[in-house]
Amino acid sequence: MGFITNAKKNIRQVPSVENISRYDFFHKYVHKGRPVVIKNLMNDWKALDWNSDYFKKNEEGIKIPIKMGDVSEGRKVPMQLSEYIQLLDNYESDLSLGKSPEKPGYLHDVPFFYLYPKYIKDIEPFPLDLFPEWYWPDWHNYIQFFMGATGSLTPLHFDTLCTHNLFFQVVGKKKFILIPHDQKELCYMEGWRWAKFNPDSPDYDQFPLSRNVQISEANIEGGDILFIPSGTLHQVHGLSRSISFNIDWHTPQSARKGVMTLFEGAPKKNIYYNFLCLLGLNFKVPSKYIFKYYKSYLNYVS
Ligand SMILES: O=C(O)CCC(=O)C(=O)O
Ligand SMILES: [Fe+2]
Repeated sequence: MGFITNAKKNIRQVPSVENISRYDFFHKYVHKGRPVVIKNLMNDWKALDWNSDYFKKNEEGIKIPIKMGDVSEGRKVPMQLSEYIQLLDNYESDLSLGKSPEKPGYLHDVPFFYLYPKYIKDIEPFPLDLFPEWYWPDWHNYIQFFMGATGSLTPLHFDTLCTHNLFFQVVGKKKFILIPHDQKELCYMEGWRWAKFNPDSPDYDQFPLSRNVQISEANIEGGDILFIPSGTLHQVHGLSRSISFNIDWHTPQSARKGVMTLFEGAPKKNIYYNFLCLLGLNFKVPSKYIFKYYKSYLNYVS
């Protein structure tokens, strides 16, 4: 007889919707702080057919940082995109042969479309309606990109500025485990944003308070967008080889809260970036004046 622990029994599935209006998205999910999976908004993207050959043919010689080992440590090795893709190809083919190859590293949190603007056309038409208008002129500059192997893992954390996150799953599958921000004390935080508790294989002897966390789960695949509300803790598993990207973004309300995290122990730098967002979203300073100061955030996130 298998035991189901309390936490496992209580796992909720994040709801999913087919298409959504701007009004409903903001009123039912963003302002209520509820996660949701949105389907069908990427149907016309060329990116849904991205494959190894396409990127290899388009190699430009730029080196990008690939994270080795645990992504929370952030040890990086510079590599060309085509070199990294070859490592992924080799890794996946070894796995399919039943071997246990060494992990190939993770292309994690890279401002991809800023580095390679030629790929922007593959993610159009872009659903700008899901973002405040302030982001519309320079939306692609705010994207952080992920490409990884089967079994990739980002440990439990929240996004450092307490932004909202729209996560675009382009190719392959991922599982997200979500925990609301107000339960971070039950997750045994280490520093500002990483948690010691592992909701995927909970150790309640070591982390007894974590028995009470309220866990939701979202399984997403190519063509799905996951909305993660401001400050939500998330752990992310690559269930297959995968390509995804996110945009961390604020509403006027979350930018104000972001600045106030100064009093909750956030790093000083966060207050600077959140203050820039506040200038943009609350005081309407256009993104073209703000982005040059905000840009360094994209290399700082994790
Ligand atoms: O996909 C991943 O591995 C991590 C994603 C993540 O943490 C994020 O989008 O903030
Ligand atoms: Fe994250």
